[in-house]
Amino acid sequence: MLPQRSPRFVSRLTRDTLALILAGGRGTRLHELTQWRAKPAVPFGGKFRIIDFPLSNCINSGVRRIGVLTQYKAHSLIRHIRQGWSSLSSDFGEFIELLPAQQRIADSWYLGTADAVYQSLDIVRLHDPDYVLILAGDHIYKMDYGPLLAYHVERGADVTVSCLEVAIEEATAFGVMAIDEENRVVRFDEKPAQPAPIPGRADRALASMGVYVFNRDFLFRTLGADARTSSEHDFGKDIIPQLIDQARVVAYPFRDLSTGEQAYWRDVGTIDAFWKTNLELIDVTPELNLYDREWPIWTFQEQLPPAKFVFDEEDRRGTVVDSMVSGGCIISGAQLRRSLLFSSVIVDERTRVEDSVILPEAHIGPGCRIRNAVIDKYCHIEAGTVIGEDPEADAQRFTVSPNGVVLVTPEMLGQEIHVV
Ligand code: ADQ
Ligand code: ADP
Repeated sequence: MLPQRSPRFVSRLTRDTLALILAGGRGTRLHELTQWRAKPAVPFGGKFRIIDFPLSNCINSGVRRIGVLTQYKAHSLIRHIRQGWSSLSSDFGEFIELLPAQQRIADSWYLGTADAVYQSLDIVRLHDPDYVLILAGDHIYKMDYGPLLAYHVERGADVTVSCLEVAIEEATAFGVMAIDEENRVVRFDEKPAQPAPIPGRADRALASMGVYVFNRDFLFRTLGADARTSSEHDFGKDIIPQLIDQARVVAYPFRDLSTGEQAYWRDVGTIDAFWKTNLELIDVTPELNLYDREWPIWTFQEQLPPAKFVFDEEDRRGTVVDSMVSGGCIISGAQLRRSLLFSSVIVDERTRVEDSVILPEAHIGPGCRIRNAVIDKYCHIEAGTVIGEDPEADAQRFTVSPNGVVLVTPEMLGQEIHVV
């Protein structure tokens, strides 16, 4: 008999779960934004880093045993987690553990997602959870993992893959699946050139979120030393497609629990998506509400003084509209429109910033005009600089995205700062 789905049942499941957050990917399509940091460490939303979203989802769901699997350029990620997330109390059986690539197998670091989990199997064995929740560390969403775990158990699954509907033209970037009437996965193609649509809906495909629940024993059987071969390293490319014929692989449709509609979920893997997803937060009623006390997004925040806005009496300048401005910023006689400023940004007099995302500690000098830009941490933009008006000129110094967003990093400005 299946256990009743009650809050108590769900809380037992979340307690019996170990989350492994895959945080090792580089995210090459973010270009220079991930030159010095892993994609999960990329700043987002004024105060946060991307990994704060899956981490907050774990905490808010009651999954409080968490391993973070790191690999590529993990320095700032590790520091952020130490500073912001180490208060989970091992006294109460809660923890967050950083699991760097361990080189347990001669000459190989983590090769892919399955290999990363494989190399952490002894940690799983040590903590002995009933379920292992494998999460990507690089998506922006709010998700209660409790109902996902309850569904996994109720359906008697070996593996559950969380999924959502995407536009067919975007589906080439995902694992695309087909399911039967009982939501069993019958086909799984990783990043197919010609994605198969959802039957009867030519413009939509069912995409994997890269979020998997495994029963512990099944995970050991799948990845354990005996099963391991050298050719397979990735959940999406190798493991899940192989498993669908051999095991009970079930799809969990990720929907908003109150409306039943498709839930908010964003992969900010490109400069365009990063820019747009950040600026959408400024909408009057954004799809992603960061002010929601029911599902807080936790992070590490430096102690900073309030944002300060100075009106230049002589110039009659100094207006900030439709923008979000974080602590420690000083906007002095400048105009800001539809822009998101991270902590400790300084914007000087007579400068105009529009439709831009400015990462922490950037300093924009006087008399600049900045549009459609992403300015990286620590950038110092000299007086009178114009960005976002002439794509050809911009392309000579900066990186310009397909949609015309200009990415500026300290290196491009000739400043030798390693951005973390
Ligand atoms: P991708 O996102 O392209 O597709 P991948 O690049 O493997 O897959 O990244 C998945 C996650 O694992 C990311 O959070 C990344 O940072 C991390 N990661 C990658 N290699 C790692 C390693 N060696 N060690 C630790 N962490 C690592 C996947 C699935 C698709 C699915 C999409 C959804 O393969 O099927 O549709 O996610 O975005
Ligand atoms: P093949 O016939 O290709 O050798 P097997 O069915 O014998 O495949 O074994 C493949 C299994 O090995 C996969 O299902 C997976 O469980 C495991 N595996 C392969 N590569 C890895 C890896 N890099 N990390 C973890 N597990 C792996």
